[in-house]
Amino acid sequence: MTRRRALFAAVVTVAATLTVTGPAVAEGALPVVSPTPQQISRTSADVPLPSSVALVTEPGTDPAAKDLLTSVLRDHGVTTGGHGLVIRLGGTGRDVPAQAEGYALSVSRSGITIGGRDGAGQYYGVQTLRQLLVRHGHGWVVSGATVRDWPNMALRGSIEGFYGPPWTTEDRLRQIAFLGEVKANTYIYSAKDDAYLRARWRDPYPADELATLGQLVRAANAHHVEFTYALSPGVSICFSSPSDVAAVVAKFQAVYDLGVRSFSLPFDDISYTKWNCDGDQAAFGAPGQAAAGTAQVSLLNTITEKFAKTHDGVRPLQTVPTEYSDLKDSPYKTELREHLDPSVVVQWTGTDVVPPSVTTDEAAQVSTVYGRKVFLWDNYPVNDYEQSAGRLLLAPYAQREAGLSRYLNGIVANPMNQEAASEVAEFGAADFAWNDAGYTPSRSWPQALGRLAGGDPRATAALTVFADLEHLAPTFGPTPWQPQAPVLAAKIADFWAHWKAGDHRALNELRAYAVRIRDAADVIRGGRVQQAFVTEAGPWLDATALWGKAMATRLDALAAATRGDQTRADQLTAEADALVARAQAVKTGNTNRWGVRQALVGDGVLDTFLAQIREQS
Ligand code: LOG
Repeated sequence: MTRRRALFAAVVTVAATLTVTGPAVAEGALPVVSPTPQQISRTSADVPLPSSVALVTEPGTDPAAKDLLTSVLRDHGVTTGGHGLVIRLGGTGRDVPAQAEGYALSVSRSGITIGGRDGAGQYYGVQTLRQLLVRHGHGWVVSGATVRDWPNMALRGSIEGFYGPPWTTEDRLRQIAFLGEVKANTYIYSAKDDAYLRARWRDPYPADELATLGQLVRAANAHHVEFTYALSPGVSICFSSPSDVAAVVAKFQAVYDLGVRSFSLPFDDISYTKWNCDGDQAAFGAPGQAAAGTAQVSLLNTITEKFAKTHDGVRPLQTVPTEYSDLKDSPYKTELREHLDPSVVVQWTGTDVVPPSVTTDEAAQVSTVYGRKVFLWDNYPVNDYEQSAGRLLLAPYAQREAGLSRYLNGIVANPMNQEAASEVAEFGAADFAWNDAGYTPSRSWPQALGRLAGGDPRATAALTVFADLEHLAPTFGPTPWQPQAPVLAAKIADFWAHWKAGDHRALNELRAYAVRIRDAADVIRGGRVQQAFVTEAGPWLDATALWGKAMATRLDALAAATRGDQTRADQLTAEADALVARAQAVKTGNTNRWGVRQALVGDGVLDTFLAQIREQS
């Protein structure tokens, strides 16, 4: 089966399941749990959630998991310390999977048991329990499920690795909580325009900056997220200088003291065919790719020996090589393959920097050239490059092949400057990294949108209409890897087919969709949608309302012309022209590297259609 056929088959399977069980949680059906668990089945009737439960813990119970469980229960009106239903939360027990971060969860009338392989496993067990709570009348029931679950990839999460305005502390705290929620364990702090990380990497942190970092590290620990500190000295480092090596160690030590236990030294986007000091020429020879590899390896190996291996609890050092986006062997990669300490984790972006797809073949090849499993730095949904100017990227995480967990030790998504909007794609990336074999965009994407909409069904529907208009996923080349507005484009194609065959009822159907576009912004703003998303998406929502109104008005003009009322048609055409002009004039804020641009909405589909209709009316 080709990959496209396989994807189609998967979509059909999901659709068939929905037809059988209905979209709501019917008898027997379990709610959708994300990331998709490895094993989940119904083993009991649903259990009513009483207003008080007996929470049984043990010395090995993870504090973060216990806090989460207590707050989930509190959010559902349940107190602990009672005598009702027994909920056990603790270390390994019966049926707990052997894999790191794994957990077993069982729900029955005799109680709920969550056992984790480790602290993270317990925490993830609680995250699953949260999704098994279903409204029932005025109260809640716990779905009668048994779950055994573990991640396929060890590293899952995001890398704040874009150019342009870095996230605020508030954004980062929201992101960290989000990552914990989707069972992702990694946040890499690597904002390109954070001076202390790159341009002025040697400078020590002032006290207030350190205090803020400390706050993030504590938040990360509370959500089982590894705060990974990435320092990029490549822009100016003198590799052979003991004082520069000491400056790297000093910077790492300062954040180690705050509780950071994971570190990276990225070398992306630097010139590697010239030295920054004469000493490097003497130490490593004439500048060139192989010499650059030798110099980087010397720093990475030194920091591994002198820092990572001498400090308690520090994880293997990570790096981003200067050649990060291709598959070809080279003198540079040979240096890394042959001399880099085997513990060092190497990142790779997939082909073309922003990969239109990532296949197991490519990952197998690249793990051969680097001599180890690689860690995917996935440049989606990042929107810091020219082809993404004026865009929010809200399409699902897609085109990553099942089976990648055999070659990758993890995936981090590089997000947009807009944190909350990035959670749509990141949700899918976390889902895929947890269970690549069980992942389908058609199942994951609606969950991501529903979560952003706070579970509000009307707002979820409006968000789905909006996200379709922000669906184009660009690459560095001219051809997008995900199409713009596929749902609207299909409706338009269907409309023309009927219209040209003389079936004019099609106009009303399409007009109804134009009204949904027109009203999406109001529904999103008035619903339970995450406030940060509403703020970030503001200009795009404003533009969407105007485009929707323009579309409805153009269709009204076509209807008037068709019934022979040309005066009315001309009037409506002029009104629609004015609306189109207003829609095109809506600008983004100055929130990205590309500055203020037109806030693009359904471009290439919606605007093209409105121009075609104008010619007919
Ligand atoms: C940068 C990254 C940037 C992205 C997209 C890597 C490893 N580095 O071409 O910071 O956000 O492209 O513009 C990059 O991807 N280099």
